[in-house]
Amino acid sequence: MSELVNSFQQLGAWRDSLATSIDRLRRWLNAGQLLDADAGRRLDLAQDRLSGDKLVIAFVAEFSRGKSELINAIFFADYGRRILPSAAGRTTMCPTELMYDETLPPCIRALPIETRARLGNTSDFKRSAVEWRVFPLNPDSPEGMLEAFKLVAETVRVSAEEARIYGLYDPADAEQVLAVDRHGMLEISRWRHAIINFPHPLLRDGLVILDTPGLNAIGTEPELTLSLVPSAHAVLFVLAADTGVTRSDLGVWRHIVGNDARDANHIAILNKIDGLWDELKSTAEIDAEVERQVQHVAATLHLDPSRIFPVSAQKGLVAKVTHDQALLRQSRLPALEAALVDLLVPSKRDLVRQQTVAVVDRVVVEVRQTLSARERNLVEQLYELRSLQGKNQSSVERMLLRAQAEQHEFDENVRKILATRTVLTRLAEEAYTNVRLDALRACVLDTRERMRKARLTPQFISVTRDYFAQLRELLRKSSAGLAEIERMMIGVQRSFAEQVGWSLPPPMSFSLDTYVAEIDRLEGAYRNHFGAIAMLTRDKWSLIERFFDTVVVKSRTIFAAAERDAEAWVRSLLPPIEMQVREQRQQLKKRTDAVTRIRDAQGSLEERIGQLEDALQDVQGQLAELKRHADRIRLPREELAGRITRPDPIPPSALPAPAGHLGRHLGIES
Ligand SMILES: Nc1nc2c(ncn2[C@@H]2O[C@H](COP(=O)(O)OP(=O)(O)OP(=O)(O)O)[C@@H](O)[C@H]2O)c(=O)[nH]1
Ligand SMILES: [Mg+2]
Repeated sequence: MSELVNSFQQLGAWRDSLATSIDRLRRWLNAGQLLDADAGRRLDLAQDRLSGDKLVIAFVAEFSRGKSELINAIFFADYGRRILPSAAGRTTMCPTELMYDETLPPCIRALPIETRARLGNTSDFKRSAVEWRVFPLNPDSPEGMLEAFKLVAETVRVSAEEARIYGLYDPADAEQVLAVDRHGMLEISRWRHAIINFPHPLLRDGLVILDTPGLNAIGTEPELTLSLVPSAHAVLFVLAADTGVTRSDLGVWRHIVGNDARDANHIAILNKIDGLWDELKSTAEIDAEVERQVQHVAATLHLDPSRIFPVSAQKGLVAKVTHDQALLRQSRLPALEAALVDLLVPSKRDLVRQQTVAVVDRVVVEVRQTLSARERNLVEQLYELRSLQGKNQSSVERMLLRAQAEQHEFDENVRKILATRTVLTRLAEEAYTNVRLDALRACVLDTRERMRKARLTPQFISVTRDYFAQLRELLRKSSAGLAEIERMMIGVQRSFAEQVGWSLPPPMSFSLDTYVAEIDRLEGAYRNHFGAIAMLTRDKWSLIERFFDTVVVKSRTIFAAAERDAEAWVRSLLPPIEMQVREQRQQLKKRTDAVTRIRDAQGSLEERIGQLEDALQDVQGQLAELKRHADRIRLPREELAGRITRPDPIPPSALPAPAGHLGRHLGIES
């Protein structure tokens, strides 16, 4: 098994064990009635995110550079054959996603090309199952799979006019005109998009592979350019040693990276180096030739040579199928695979950890806070009751009065502090308005109107630039509102510290920055695409409109996610405090009740002390168990995946305050 396959499987196993540990924690918290509804929702969300977690690798290049062959060689050599069709000339005709969704049977779903004549992009159609043709797949039969996969290469001949309606033919483009035969027909893909769903172990572990046809699709399918490729975790740009870097290769490169080659998830592959192998040359000579080509590619793409991988996909595939280790080394495929692991696995794990472990840690901190408060209370009550041992009735009477007074005082303080709730609701509403779909809709309508006026003029570029600027401004305003809420919460906590003596963990920090970054990325992808358009024809214009529709759909998704996250954050602010208040109130009441019973001689002091000692032991047991759960989640299967770095421990500021302050507040005498 290659290192790549191995690492991906370890990543999958790590994720599974993380999910199992969270599940255990959750059940344990539920059983101990330690999970409030909001914390439960947060754990749910973390688990959903974990189980739906995907790792997407996109292969982009001009046609015939060997994308499909590379996918076969890197991921599917264990089938002992080529499973994705790979042949000279144009082969893959439609964007193809290989993945596994276990809720569906193994199948190929294909979206007919005719849908391009209608409104809506691929992600709209993804929501509507009826638009897709479904072809069953038998994963046990390599022959059957091979046959079924030929679908991605299917074409149809249509009239130039029909192709124009689909946005696949522009009469103003001299090259495209050449493709039309003397009957006015041309060949186009039969499908717009294909999703191959099959239970390959890597796909089952959450890998998604995106194979694309050449520039034709990258330039005409907005979904690919604006969404699928930019959101991939790794983008592999493939060149071939026999063609070098052609003008159309550069076109594809510009579409994916624009002018900014710094993006760390792009790598370039110089394929077909076997073409340079020559029995009449020494290995050193061949290596020097490969190196020369790598340097040339680096200079042309403005890319660091360390990010360029010379390989032979075809020989690599043959070597794996025939178990020829020498040929495999010569194909240099293992170096590329190792680079992919380095590029993908640690960053993916960090991301998952950031998103999941952070959520869980937070819940753990909150629960620990509650348990520690309970522990502290019990210790103090014990102390208080022990001090009564051997004292007379009037001491008991005095203690009761003090307990009642403190119960009352606590309620009074809490009532004052929590009166902020209404302010919180108002501030939150104000912050949400900017990320609500209404606000976005207003921007879209305004932009469409201005685009209509700027139709076929270069001004449309500034119109779209303004659109993105408006979205950023909305997010900024919303962020400012949320920052105000955060300040208010810090104030609430300060009041608790001053009046009740609690030191609560600071509110979880929250930011809309990731959404601003997504808007930036969307704008970048849009600009890469249209930045260089010099002449606007009617057909180009309809392409621009198609792309803008996709931009709108993407913006909507981004705003909906921003709103959802902001709401979830606001919702999470009060429950931990409220839980703590409830806890404290209960303890104070129990204390008054206990002293009352002792005064009325209904219960003995010794009996009550015994109960408190048992309760204290329970809480300490729970705290230890909580720590075990938290440790398991922070370091799951560490030993399995060698590269995992240790997560940061919880900062001391997030830990519960030491006992003592509360004791003073309760006025316990020694
Ligand atoms: N000599 C040599 N030929 C290769 C290599 N990799 C791919 N090829 C050949 O190049 C041709 C194109 O390969 P494909 O895998 O179909 O290329 P592609 O990039 O998927 O092309 P499209 O699907 O048309 O976009 C096929 O004939 C492959 O056999 C290689 O490493 N060496
Ligand atoms: Mg292909």
